[in-house]
Amino acid sequence: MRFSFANTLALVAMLAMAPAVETRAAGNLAGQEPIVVTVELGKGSEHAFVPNKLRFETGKLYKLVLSNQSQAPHYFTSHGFSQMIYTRKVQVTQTRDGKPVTLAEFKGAIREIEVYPGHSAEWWFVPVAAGRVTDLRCGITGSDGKSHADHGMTGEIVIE
Ligand SMILES: [Cu+2]
Repeated sequence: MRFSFANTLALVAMLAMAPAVETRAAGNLAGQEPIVVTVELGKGSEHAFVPNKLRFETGKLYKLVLSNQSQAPHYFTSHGFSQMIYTRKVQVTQTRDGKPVTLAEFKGAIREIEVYPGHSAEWWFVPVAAGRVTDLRCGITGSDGKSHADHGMTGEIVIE
């Protein structure tokens, strides 16, 4: 689905006017059930995003799960991506007695998220502009003086 510029403006205006109290009105895009997309940060000892090509559509609510099962902390950083989305929240959950418990929710504009080994974070957002960015990277510098991005931890994000 490709949004016209006018539609995008209308969507941004609508999201900006959304009341602070969460509602579940029919037209509330941020109130939809999210489409879940998982990205692995690090693959074993390899510094990589898996997958490293992500595709989203404007006007849909996504829950991007950033899962780090590697031995090193990793960043998910893309300034371009952050400019094309409306962030509903970022949340951190933990499993207690077999049930997911939310530890914290962060609201407002988010540009990058660092996830520590063995943990994950969820970025809930609605894309509001179409485009392609190639600035997804992890900027952490290893003991060899090179960043994870230098080792290939980079990626591409397309919003249609
Ligand atoms: Cu990294």
